[in-house]
Order: sequence, then C-alpha cells, then structure tokens
Amino acid sequence: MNDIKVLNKAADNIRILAASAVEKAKSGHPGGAMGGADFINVVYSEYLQYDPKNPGWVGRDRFFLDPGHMAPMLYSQLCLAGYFTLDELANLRQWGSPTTGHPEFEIARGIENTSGPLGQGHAYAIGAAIAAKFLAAHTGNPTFEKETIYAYISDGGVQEEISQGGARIASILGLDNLIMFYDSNDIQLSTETKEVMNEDTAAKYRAFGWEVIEIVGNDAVQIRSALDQAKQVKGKPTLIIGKCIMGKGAIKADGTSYEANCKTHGAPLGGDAYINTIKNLGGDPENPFQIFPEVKELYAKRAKELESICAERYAEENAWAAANPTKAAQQTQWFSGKAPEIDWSKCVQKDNDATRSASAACLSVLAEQVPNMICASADLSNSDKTDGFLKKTHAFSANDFSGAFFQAGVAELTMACCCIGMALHGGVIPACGTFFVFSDYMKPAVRMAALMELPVKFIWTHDAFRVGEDGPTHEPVEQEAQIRLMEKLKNHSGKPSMLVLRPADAKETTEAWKLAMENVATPTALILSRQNIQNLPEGNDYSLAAKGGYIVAGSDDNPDIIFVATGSEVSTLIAGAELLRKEGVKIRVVSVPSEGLFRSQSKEYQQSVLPAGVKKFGMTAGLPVNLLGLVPESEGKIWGLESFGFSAPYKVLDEKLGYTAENVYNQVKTML
Ligand SMILES: Cc1ncc(C[n+]2csc(CCOP(=O)(O)OP(=O)(O)O)c2C)c(N)n1
Ligand SMILES: [Mg+2]
Repeated sequence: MNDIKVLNKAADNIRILAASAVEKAKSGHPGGAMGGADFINVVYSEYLQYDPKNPGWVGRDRFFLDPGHMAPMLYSQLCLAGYFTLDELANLRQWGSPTTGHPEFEIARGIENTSGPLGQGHAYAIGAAIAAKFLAAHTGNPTFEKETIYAYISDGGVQEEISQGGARIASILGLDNLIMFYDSNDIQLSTETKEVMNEDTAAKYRAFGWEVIEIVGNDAVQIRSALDQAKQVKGKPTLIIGKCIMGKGAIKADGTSYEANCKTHGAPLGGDAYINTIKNLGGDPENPFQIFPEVKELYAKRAKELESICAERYAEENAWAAANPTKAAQQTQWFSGKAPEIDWSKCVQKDNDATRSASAACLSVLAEQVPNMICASADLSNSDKTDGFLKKTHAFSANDFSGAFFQAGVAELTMACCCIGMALHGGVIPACGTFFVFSDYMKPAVRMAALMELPVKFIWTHDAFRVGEDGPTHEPVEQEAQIRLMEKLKNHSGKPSMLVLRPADAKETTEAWKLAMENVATPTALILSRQNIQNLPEGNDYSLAAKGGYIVAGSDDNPDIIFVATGSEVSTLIAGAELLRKEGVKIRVVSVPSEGLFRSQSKEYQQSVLPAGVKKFGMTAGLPVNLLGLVPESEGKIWGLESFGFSAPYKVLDEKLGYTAENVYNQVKTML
C-alpha cells in the first residue's frame, strides 16, 4: 500500500507539470487537468497493468481519455510512467512535439486514442471493452479476461448525446471489464454545469443498469476503494462519479483561491496566479519541470511491480500459446495489422443484383473466412444486408461473445465510435452498416477514424434517390460529395485519409470488398445500391477496379466521347451508349468506383483512361460536383441531381429526374 501522502504529492506533481506546460505554451487547459490528477495518478500508480518496455502488449489494460483538452494531465502522468520526457512536456503544443494540443493515438507513447471531440473517446473505450470480450471468447487466451478498460469522461462527455448510446450498449452487453470515471467538477467551458444540466447523473446511469459509485474525486483513499469495488463488479459496467475541484490547488494573483473557476478551463493561470499556484503545490516556479524524489520512487516501485505482474501475465499467455499453437499463431496474425488471406473465389455473385445484396454475398464469405471480423448494424441488418454476415454467426449478448455480430441499436455515431474502439484495441476487424443518408450521423467518427488511420469498414447502402418511396429524408444527394472530400484530404502519412468505393455492379462489389479488406491503412467506405443493377458487359476486367477507375468492357476505340460514372449510373450510361452507337457514335465507358484511388495512379494511366481533350459526359445520382474532377466543365457535361430527392417509386424518379438511357441519348446529342 502506498502512503497516501506520497500519492497526494504525485497528484500535486501532475498539477504542477500540467499547469507549467500550459503556462509555457501560453495556451491550453490547466483547470480540468489539475482536478483530475488524483484519479489518474491512483490508476497509473496502483491499478493500470501495462508494460512500459512493451507498450503494444496485447493484454494490457487500456486508458481512454475522452476530454482531450485534459492532454496536459495525460502527458504529465505519462511523464511519471516513463512514456514522455519532461523536455517533451515543456514543449507542449509546439510544432513537431509529441505533446500535441490534444492527445494523438500512439501506442508507443501510451496514448490509446486521439481525443478532442467530446464524447467519442468514451465510446471508443466501450468498443475496446467489446473487443476484449470478443477476443477472450474467440481465442480462449486468459489474458483477455484480465484486461480492464478505463475510460475518463467529463461534463462535456456526459452531455454529448453519444453518452446515452454508450451507456445503453455497455449495459446491455454487460461490460464488466469497463470502469468509467466521471470527472464531475461542476464547471465547463463557458458556464457552471448547473446552468445547463440538472439531471441526476448517478440515477441516470443506474437506470441504464450500471454500477454507480460516488466519491470525492480528489481523495486518493476514496478513489482506491472505488476502483477496488469496481474491479469486483460482475455483469455490468461501473461508473465512478468523482466530485473533483477544477483547478485544484490554484491560487489567484491576489492570493485568494482560484479553484472551481471557469477561467482555468482553457487558459494559462497567468503571471502571479501561476507563481502562487506552483508554490502552493510545493513546486519551484523557476524550475517547475521536475519530478519530486518521492514521486520518482513511487513510479520506480510501480515499474518493479509491473515487471512482476507482466512476467506472470506473459507466463500465463505463453502457457496458453504452448497448449494452443494454432490459436496462438492466429492471434499473432490478428494483431499483426496485416490483411487476412481470403479466398474470394468462394464469393459467387448473382447476375444483375443490387450492390447491397452483392455486399451480403461478400460478407457471408468474410464471416466464414475472417474469424476476427466483427460486423455491426444500427438496426438495419436486413436492409443494409449486413445480415449476409449475421446469418453465418450470431449477435453478441451479455455473457456471450462467441458470435461476431454487434447489434448497435439505432445509434449510428455510437456504433461508429464503438467500431473505432475495437480497431484501437486491435486484434479485430470492425465493419458497420446503415443507410448512406445516415452517414451524416457518423461523419464526426469517420473523421476521427481517418485521422487515426484506422481500417474500419463503413457499409452504406441505399446510396441515392433510388431509395424511392421513402422520399427525400431517406435519399442521399450531397452525402457522396461530403464523404469523397475525405479522399481528397491527406492523412499524416501523406495518403488519402479514406478509401471511398461505389461499385458499379455485383462483381465490382466483390472487387470493392477485396480492396476494403486489403486496405489496412485507412478507413474504407462502401457505397451500395438498394435497387438491382444490370451487369457490366461480358468480358469486363473487374480486377481493374483496383486502379480506382478503368475502361469498361465493350468500349469503342478512338471514342468520340467518354462516359464517366460511379456506381449504378455506369449501367445507365451503358444503356444510353447503346442508343447512340446505333447512330455510329463511338463511346468509351469509364467506371470510377474511387476517384481518390484513381488519382493515386500514374499520370500515364490516368491519361490513358481519361485523355484530356476528348469530350466527356458524366452522370451521378449525387451532386454534379462528384464528377467535376473527372469531367472538367471545359470538356463536357455532368448530369447530376441538384435538389433534394422526392417520394415516388424509383423507376418514376429515374424518368422524372433524367436517369434513363433516353436522357443520356438526348443530352449527348446536344454535345456532338
Ligand atoms: C464535440 C465537442 N464540442 C465542443 C468542444 C469544445 N470544448 C472543449 S472542452 C469544453 C467544455 C468541457 O467541459 P468539461 O467536460 O466539464 O471539462 P472541464 O471544463 O471540466 O475541464 C468544450 C465545450 C469539444 N472539444 N468537443
Ligand atoms: Mg467539467
């Protein structure tokens, strides 16, 4: 048992470091960090099981920070734990420094998730807890049973709607490997919390089915006993609500208390307030970036304890691996980050099928061949056709993670964040489905998956106005343009931050899924049709889809005009081409499932498919801008949709909105 005085000293040390890093950067958030220091310190000095020499240890406990603005708290803590140097901490928020303004996912640095958009971070933790349960069930490796996922949430995270989805899912799935700490400090950015919330948060989480423990969040003894209690809870997640003091220990320039003050949320303490505060906490304002000797000792002792804890855990893992060599080899592959081997010849497509159904055929193969894949749906599995996967397995339930399907309920953002959390945990390949129009509910998570370079698969069906009778609420128009912006946006590795594929027929859908599974470097989106689509012409070389854009079989040499489309509009163009060919017009048809991928090909290849100076006609069921990069205004015309959709059978909409062979004929006639 550590001396409480030493624990308090360590928490003060974190407060000094956090406040000083912000002071030096002249920007950042000291208040929350100072309030949460006691909790994080107890977790890292006494509970969290990790291996500083092997940060990627698969069986480690994981700490997910939701309020990324508390970065100075996490970095200061990770300084004590040996993941950051004091110099790096002193370089907070500067160009090239690992101590970025908000934490950025880097396992080697002990940072389990990028955080900043409040709320998402704790849903990642829930996803990670699901992954741990899944791995325990599917590998039999006892190490995954021992994993605890810690989540740290603040007022902002509780207020974000995603907390409802997270609370529901963690409860229904009985995630007793999840311990969430709520830093309840009654203060947020611009007001006291009482001005915007009056619910009984403890009662709310109890009603959701959580174990709830209420403590004074700056009291190490109470923190310790709450964690002990939480570790014993079976069958449900635990929320520890800690009443914390924002800016704990802070003193104003005039010597009065600066605690519980909104102003410390997002600005340096400043001048004499800073000096008074550091002195009050036992630090040296002239030389604040120091670790007190007794705190060094505390963490040296913890490092020793962790050595023996890890030795025991590794021995247990090795014994399991020796007894289960096949499973162990499989686990190594699962955590390797390498794409799984898939025999796609097993994927048989029906002619003229909807691409969502073609996706179901792929998912069925994946369910059989990729044992670490988890597929989710936000209550649309029979419409988004993730049921192709579900039919080969069963959904998770509390105490049963032997299946591989995650029924997320109607909560698209929560689902996406849980899938991100699974990917962050590692060892599993998450995919999730819903209607494309509801990708709007997921965009904030998609952006984070892209930033973190996580290979989550997003399955979006009902890709256009051809949803039909459900009308404009359900008909995506601008969504493709939005999501394709992610293909234009580069990630920090210099690659398009996302792969977005809209296949043109059933067989191209198999190619798209193949590309999605091979893409381990970024998220992938699959945009799929509700309605049936005529096959591309016989003899089409579908392997060319891997180039992002290619010439479809049946195209004429020396074309008078090139037709360009993605998805189901390719077949509409082919039908239109038939009419024009009767009049001797020579046409090339180009399918571009991913403009981002196409633009990553050599200039020569791009030029060979879409030579400059040849007339072009593009057709898209989304905004015309979808094709503007491929069909420049100077070279042709784009037929797109420039308004919301309408409610009517889709064939009527095709007629009314001009998505017919006849309209292609008419439009192109005016161009020749
Ligand atoms: C989704 C989202 N909306 C808004 C913000 C901006 N923001 C950062 S912190 C914060 C207030 C959070 O208050 P709380 O969680 O209580 O943190 P504390 O002030 O206690 O540190 C806001 C609005 C954000 N980071 N994410
Ligand atoms: Mg707060």
